[in-house]
Amino acid sequence: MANIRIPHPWELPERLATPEDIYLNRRQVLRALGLGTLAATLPLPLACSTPPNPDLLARGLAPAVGKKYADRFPAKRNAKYGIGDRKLTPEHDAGGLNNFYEFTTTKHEVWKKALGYPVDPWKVEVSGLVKKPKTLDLDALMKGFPLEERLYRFRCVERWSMQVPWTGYPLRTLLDSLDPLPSATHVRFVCVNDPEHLPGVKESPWYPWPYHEGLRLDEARNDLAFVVVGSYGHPLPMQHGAPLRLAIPWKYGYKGPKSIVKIELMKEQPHTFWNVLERKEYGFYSNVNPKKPHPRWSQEMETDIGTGGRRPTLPYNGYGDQVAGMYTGKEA
Ligand SMILES: Nc1nc2c(c(=O)[nH]1)N[C@H]1C(S)=C(S)[C@@H](COP(=O)(O)O)O[C@H]1N2
Ligand SMILES: [Mo]
Repeated sequence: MANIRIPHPWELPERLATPEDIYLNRRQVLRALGLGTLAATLPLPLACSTPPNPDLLARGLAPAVGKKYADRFPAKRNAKYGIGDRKLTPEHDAGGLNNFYEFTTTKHEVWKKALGYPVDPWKVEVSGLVKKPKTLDLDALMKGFPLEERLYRFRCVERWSMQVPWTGYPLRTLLDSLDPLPSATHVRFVCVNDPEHLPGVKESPWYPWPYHEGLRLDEARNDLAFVVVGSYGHPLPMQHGAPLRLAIPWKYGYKGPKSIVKIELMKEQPHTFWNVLERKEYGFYSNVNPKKPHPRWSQEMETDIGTGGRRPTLPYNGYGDQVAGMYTGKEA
């Protein structure tokens, strides 16, 4: 990338990346949903409880796979994974403010640009250090493993957070079915690679497309690492990364790649999209850590996109008991 530094849209000056910023975005979301200015001027929790325009909302939140696989949902909730005293984020809030740069860098526009993106057929190529490279089709991804629902906390590096009911299966279950070779130490994920049809890729050709992420194999095999194929009791709408994405709840949101098309088992640490762009700002591990500020802003606090409330950020996003042991003695 030579020495040219292109700022990311999320690089707001400290004074802007506050609840007001999210509030402004929310006003635009509400307007897009046809709620007009009255709702937008109400205090956040009230605005949030106003019923949105059902037609637009239904389109924006409809499963990208259509009615297919509807019989597999809702899946039984696994009570082991709770969100403490936090409240679930209303579905239209989680589905109205997204990061999915392939469509657009404007968070509240993602759902509109993503509407109707075709996900059937879908293929995930499995390659690298596995006994037998193969390709998984939509049926294998949606029906190949028992589904469960988990409530997870979610923390974006930009300091917004939410609580979402994801449906899917442990990443470990999928990885084990691929027969990784003993030499594999890392896993790399590549996301939807279709520059012709993705407006965000055309608009921002300087990014290192396709979006790609990676985990150490033990992280990927941690109990919490989850392959997500549904949210709020139905298959994923496009803006959340249909037909499958990851939820890695103890890491910043960007460690959860959306609309995955390739899984590669490797014996070295893979490159990652944000790390390629800004090595110092987006490390490979990127575990949620309130004591480790982003070079340009503090990570101590976060804003809940459902309620607009602010709260302190927890180490490992509150999942330290299950994950901290993986990092003892390691610089992560
Ligand atoms: N393919 C892809 N995956 C992605 C992103 C992206 O731009 N493209 N953004 C990441 C970031 S920064 C966040 S915070 C989450 C957002 O997920 P959500 O929009 O479903 O809440 O997706 C992550 N995965
Ligand atoms: Mo993010």
